[in-house]
Amino acid sequence: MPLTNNKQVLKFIDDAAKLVAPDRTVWIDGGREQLDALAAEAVRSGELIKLNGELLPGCYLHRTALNDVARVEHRTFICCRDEKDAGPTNNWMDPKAAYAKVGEIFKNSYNGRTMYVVPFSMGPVGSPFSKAGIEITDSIYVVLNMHIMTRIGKKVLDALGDSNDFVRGLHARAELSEEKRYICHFPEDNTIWSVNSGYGGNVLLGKKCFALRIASYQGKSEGWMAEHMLILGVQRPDGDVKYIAAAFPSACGKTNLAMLVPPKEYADKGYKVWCVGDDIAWIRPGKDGRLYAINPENGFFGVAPGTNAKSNPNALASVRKNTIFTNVAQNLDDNTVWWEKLDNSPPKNAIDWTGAKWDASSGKPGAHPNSRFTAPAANCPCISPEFENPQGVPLSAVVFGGRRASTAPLVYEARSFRHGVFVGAVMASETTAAAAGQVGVVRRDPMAMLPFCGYHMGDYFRHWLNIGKGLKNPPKIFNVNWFRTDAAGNFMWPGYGENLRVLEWILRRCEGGTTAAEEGKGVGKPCPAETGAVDTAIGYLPEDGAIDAAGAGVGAAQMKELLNVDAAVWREEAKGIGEFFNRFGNRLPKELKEELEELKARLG
Ligand code: OXD
Ligand code: MN
Repeated sequence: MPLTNNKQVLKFIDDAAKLVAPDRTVWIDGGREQLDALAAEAVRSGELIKLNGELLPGCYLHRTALNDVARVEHRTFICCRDEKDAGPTNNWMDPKAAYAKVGEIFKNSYNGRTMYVVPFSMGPVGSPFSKAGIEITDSIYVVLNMHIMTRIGKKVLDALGDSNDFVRGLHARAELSEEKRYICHFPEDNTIWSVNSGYGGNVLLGKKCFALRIASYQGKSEGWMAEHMLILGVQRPDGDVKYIAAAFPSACGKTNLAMLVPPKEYADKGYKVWCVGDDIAWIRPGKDGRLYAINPENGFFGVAPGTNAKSNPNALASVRKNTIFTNVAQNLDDNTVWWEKLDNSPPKNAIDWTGAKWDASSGKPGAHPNSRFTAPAANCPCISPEFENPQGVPLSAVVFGGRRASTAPLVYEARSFRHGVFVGAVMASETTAAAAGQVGVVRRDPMAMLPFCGYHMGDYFRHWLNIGKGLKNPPKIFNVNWFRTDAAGNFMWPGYGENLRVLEWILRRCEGGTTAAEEGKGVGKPCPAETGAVDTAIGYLPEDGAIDAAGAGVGAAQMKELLNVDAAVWREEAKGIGEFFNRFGNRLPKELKEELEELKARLG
């Protein structure tokens, strides 16, 4: 039975059913009974494995096809009418051609299968930030993951009423063929088509496809921003909480930072960090001229390997119940799960992510490097009390970051919002051994949005600048680099909880206003000396002793090294930035060209 009378919704379901020809249609109402019955059915069919009900209550394991373990950027398309609007960083297909080509693959692909209709909301139902979507899928794994990652069910349709403002998502596992795998976005039609994959990032359509690619396009026309950012709140000893949104490319510890545990001396003083989100932020200007952010998701789709009691105890606590694990190893002795770097005692009697008998001494990993957990946000011990706030949280700071062995100092502050947009636009990270290809190659990833921006990135930079112009109280913008190494290649900053020392400096800077140097530009008020920054060619850096590093075991000499800005290295960097900017042609805002020229002039 349809759960709504909304004519556009019914037409969308009808059209889809004609195309994929399912045996039957099931509307997902969001109730426990229906979800439990689906989980039981998936266990019977082998799609899910039920894990130890005492140690991991409500938890399941799923193994994807061996050829289907990650997002597929080379098969991800932005299908807008004018190729130029997709920009140089996206794959493009003409919408008509895409509907025809991918439609052929969808045709009758649900024969013998059930069509599940999942109404979902990105953001708390009823929040002015929130947007509705409907995902049609032939996979119970998708239904159950959507239940964890988003708010689903009838309440979403009730809130939608007869509005046409919903995203239409169609997914089919089809034959899981790599050659016929397409992840297509039609931003002008609020539509997403995903076929021949069962991997989360390609098929949980609320996440990257809607909440970033489609939403970034919606935000451009509606005056808000969809960003690949975590959101956290730092509670100071006086009880005041300040919020930071931060963008990092993958493999830079985003989920770990979002759930940071303060070092003991900070915790003893009364510091606490609250997680609002670990991956995506939807951001809007508020009436008071500040930016407000919500996390549109309702769960965490985190990378399992490397998650352990030191790197992220809060994530570990989050995956103890009602969690779906994908492509991790299964410990047959107690029917629990294991992944690399969880601890030093891999199970003796286990099955690896491929489903084969596994012995750690084989040297092969038990869990796929991109194996995941899908866990409800409510499980997280440090989930923010503001998590469900329909108005979002006010941002004091925006942080960009990457993995740079040299070049970028531990932290610096942009000279203005406009300079901050430049800092985000030139963000870069060095490739690691975890990914195929050369190690240590600098890859530019503006605002960590390169694979996720649903339109031309030159226009995206312009949108950032426009949003900034309208703000009376813009957040300050910073860049961090936790990954600087010494001559022997060792990390110089301990990272993890110690990163709070850097966040604390960032927040003090946000209290101090801007620097005297900026007064001439009419931005902000003079920066009191006690906030502790020095003016350098690349931005404001912490002055000696402004970051409490000794408690983290980092001496003055090492700190000096961590904060060193080498003008010769930065002159090279500026060349690379210039080449990168050339890709955007005349859609690159002139303000960013000017920022580059000003940087070069300051470097001498
Ligand atoms: C993710 C990603 O899964 O950025 O969050 O790839
Ligand atoms: Mn991400």
